[in-house]
Amino acid sequence: AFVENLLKHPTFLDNTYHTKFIDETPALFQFNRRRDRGTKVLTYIADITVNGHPETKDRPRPRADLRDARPPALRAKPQMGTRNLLEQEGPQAVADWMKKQKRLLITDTTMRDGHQSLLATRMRSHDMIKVAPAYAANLGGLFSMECWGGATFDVAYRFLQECPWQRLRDLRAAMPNLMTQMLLRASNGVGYTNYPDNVVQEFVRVAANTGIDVFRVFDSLNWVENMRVAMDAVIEAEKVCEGTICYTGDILNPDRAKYDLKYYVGMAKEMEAAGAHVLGLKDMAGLLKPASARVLIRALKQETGLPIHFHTHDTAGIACATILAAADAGVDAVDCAMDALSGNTSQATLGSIVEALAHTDRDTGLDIGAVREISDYWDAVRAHYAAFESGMQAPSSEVYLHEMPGGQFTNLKAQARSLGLEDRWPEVAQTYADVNQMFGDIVKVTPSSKVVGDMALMMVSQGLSRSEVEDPARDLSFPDSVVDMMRGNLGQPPGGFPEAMLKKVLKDEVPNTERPGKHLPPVDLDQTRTDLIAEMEGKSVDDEDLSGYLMYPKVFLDYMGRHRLYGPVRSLPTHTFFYGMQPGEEITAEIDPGKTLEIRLQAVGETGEDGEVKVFFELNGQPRVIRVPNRL
Ligand code: BTN
Ligand code: 3PY
Ligand code: ZN
Repeated sequence: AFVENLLKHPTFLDNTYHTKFIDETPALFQFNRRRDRGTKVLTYIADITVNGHPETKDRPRPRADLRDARPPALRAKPQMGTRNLLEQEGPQAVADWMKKQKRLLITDTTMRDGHQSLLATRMRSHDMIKVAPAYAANLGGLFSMECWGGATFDVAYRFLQECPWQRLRDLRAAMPNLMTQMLLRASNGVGYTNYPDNVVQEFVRVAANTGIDVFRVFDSLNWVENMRVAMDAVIEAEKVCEGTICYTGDILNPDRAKYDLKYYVGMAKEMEAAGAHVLGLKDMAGLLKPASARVLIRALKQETGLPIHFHTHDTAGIACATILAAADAGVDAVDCAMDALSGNTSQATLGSIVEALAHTDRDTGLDIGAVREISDYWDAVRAHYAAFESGMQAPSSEVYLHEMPGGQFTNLKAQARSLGLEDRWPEVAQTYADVNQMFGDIVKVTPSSKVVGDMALMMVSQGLSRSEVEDPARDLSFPDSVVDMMRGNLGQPPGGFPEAMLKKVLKDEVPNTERPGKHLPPVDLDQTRTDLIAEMEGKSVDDEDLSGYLMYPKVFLDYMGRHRLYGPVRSLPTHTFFYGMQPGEEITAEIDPGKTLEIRLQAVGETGEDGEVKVFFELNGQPRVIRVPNRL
């Protein structure tokens, strides 16, 4: 098609073409867009079959005989759930209803934090959407489904070649009775940096429109001042605003007095005053111990009128105990992951909590048989993601030393491995703790946790000790993320950053101690959309695309470029997506509701002199040959 386009082009026929002709004549490449979606998807499969997927290269492979996971049967029509209440009576009614429940309410985090913490966030929409109707029908008594936000947003575009908004739309449609929930990093949106206020507002507006019901809003330094823009936008959208405290330190340890009971109660009151419907308590590293949970939950219940939603991680193996203690102390809702994606750096085990509370006054009322069936489904799904398993074999009390969030722990280990520091992990853990103290003992959660991690890895790889870093006489260059944080671009921790550290990192530069968003000019949304349409050669740009682009310009454009080439690969089975196909294998892919591609791989040819491989398919019964470069 390229040669045909070229040969017919008037400039070519004129003999006036020059070397820039191809660069300056994008119309030559129009055939890309005109190719049908079937051909695009075949091109993707052919490429992966010949070259492998870059993300699974050199990683453990799933068992060869694995089948696509089958969701459980639907036991009943979806019963009325929390979503119906929100739709009919609004967010305050949801909060009031929560406080009246005797039972412990449960959020299922499998589709967000579960795989974010265990499988490097790599779970595909395909595997989530299939089981969503079973949640709606069989577990309609869940409080909410955490299924969006956090790291899932950029990973979808970046690594899974799918649109995160489409995921949300599909999940929302499949679970009409359950509230969907997202994790929002306040002014950092679903990114790693502070966005202009109107970008955050627009993101919340679009997310609410597309289908988010509960927004868990937190700030990575627990700075309430930096949470208001996002919280106000959620309230404005008439969705549930879960104003969230990040938990760090240890309230019962007098040596960690910076984050004591008084601190948390004070912040809870600020959340209440800021208009939160629900108080989130986010223990992202899993540091809250059972005895501390009892004290903390009781105090928060007494000192605020808000229902409390508790989130923790099982890194130390103690999350169930903490949840049971919190339940005793009157917590309203807690987060759990389905058994098959629970434990270790993920959440507490949902089925175990259901069982532990059965026949008590906090009985969850959830059907344990339904839980087991859905967990069996996740077990089968998890097997497809062997390439993304962290290898963590056991819980680890070391988390009380380093305080790394669940999502970061395995990630940082992998980073350390790639730097050749794997057997020096205990040093990395200790250094991470040292950096935290050097920075003044801060909350560590995305993005502040990444800053601490960057600094720790730099110190270990360069053999620098804390006292060497702190030595005013020694000139050092710091990671960009550290400089950025000290400049005030992530906001301010309680008490500010230590003076000596600021001086060391910024030298004579004066940091900004006001809210970062205060100084960021608003983005001209209309102009940005116009520019983006031009950049994508006239392709339409809806509000979702625009918000995706505003969060991650390059990631979004790269995704769109690949989408143009490969089409709707989100509809492929997970095994095909990561490993391509075997000769003789047949799969189906539903690219639109009711429009299904039946794909059979016939054979893979030899690599020709031009370096290309012919891959022979049958598409809906018709023979198709696709040529792809052999890049191996
Ligand atoms: C990435 O890791 O860059 C995103 C995943 C998609 C990459 C596609 S997969 C087929 C083709 N082969 C590659 O090496 N990259 C693209
Ligand atoms: C995220 O921000 O992605 C988190 O999970 C923080 O805990
Ligand atoms: Zn978490």
